[in-house]
Amino acid sequence: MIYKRGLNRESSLLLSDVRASIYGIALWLFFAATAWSDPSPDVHGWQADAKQIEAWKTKRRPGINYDESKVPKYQLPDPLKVFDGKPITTAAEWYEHRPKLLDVFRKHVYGVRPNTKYQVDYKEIGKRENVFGIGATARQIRTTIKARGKSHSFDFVIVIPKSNKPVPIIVQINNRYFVPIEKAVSQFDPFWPIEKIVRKGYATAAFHTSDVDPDKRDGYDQGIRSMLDMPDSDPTTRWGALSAWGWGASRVLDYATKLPEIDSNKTAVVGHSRGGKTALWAAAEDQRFKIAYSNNSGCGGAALSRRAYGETVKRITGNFPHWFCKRFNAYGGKENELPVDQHQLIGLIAPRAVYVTSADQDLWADPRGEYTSLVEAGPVYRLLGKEHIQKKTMPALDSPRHVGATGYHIRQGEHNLTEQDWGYFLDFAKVQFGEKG
Ligand code: GTR
Repeated sequence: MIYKRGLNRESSLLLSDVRASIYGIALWLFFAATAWSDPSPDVHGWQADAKQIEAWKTKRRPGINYDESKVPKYQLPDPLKVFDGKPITTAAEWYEHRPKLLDVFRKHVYGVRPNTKYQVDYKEIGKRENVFGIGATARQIRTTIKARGKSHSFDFVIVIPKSNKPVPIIVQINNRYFVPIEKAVSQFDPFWPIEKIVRKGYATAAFHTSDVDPDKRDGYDQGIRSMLDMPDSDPTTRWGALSAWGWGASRVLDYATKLPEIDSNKTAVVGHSRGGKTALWAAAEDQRFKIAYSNNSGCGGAALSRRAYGETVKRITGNFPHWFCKRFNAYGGKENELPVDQHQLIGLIAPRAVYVTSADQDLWADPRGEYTSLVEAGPVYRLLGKEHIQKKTMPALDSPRHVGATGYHIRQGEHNLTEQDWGYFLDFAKVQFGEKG
């Protein structure tokens, strides 16, 4: 009996063990299934799907690599090594290296900005008060640059919210068009959603890239580049249009930061595509920019050149030779010979904030290359005492990832700058600018 009872107890114990394991497995399966469908960034990273890759290969931009497996083997330059290979182990060593790194980017990628003396004059040519029904003020400013007996003008619009303390400013490098004051105060534009920005308590300004320097291959003589360049400058390292546009953003900043309404310690620069390349370079050249937002910037922007995925150095320098310095052309198909890669451009902005974006239908811009570059800039942030994104797995769609001074999102949709992107930008700004509420 006792034995039987013992057996019974044992078999019922066994039964409950089996039951427990079944429950356990069921629970595990349930969690695994939930995790699989969980869009949270930590479970699954984004990756291009086969259908998209096929569409890009066959219809959108054929003859280009969109296969992850065909990305050439590459080794990135170590962002914490000086050019002769010595490791950089302290912030002081980094700051000694930084100007040399900047110089290499100037001489091999974006070109050297001339240091010709110029005069600048800002003239208010339009003003609207109490806009958006919140007491904001909009102004259109004509910037006139004079040098070497010539002059060149470009306009920007600046909109400032009413506030009892100085407010941050977000400068947009608009690569598509100029938004004149009358449109700025009356028409909603998702590419530059002024009212949305101003209602958050930020000022914003924008100019059109081509007004500073024409966005065309033969535009050198018609913009700021030739006007400021010395005729005897080295033709292989002359500044390209991207650098000229970034220079324009700095002139807007000069004006804005002199206004008592603006907090000159809270400044951001935003650009999309060619403007997104420019935003990074603008912030590398001008350390007054505290956040650089680089939207869908691709090759020559956030994307790593060595991946040669989507648009390559060869394609970009062939189609847009005016964007970079001439010497950059030589690296087409020889990306491994570049003395730098784009993660080091982000490193030049550290410890200031950088926000990179991609769009899932924009394989041309290499979303993975854009993300990886931000991650690979990480060691510089760490050395300078800032937290940063480290995960190699990309976040899921529409799930912004913010860590310390770095931020990233990949939006569902096409190559574009949308109101949704701006929403994420403003969330990041709030954290970086230490705003409450
Ligand atoms: C594309 C170019 C990209 C990107 C884009 C844009 O044609 O290949 O590098 O900059 O233009 O600016 O919209």
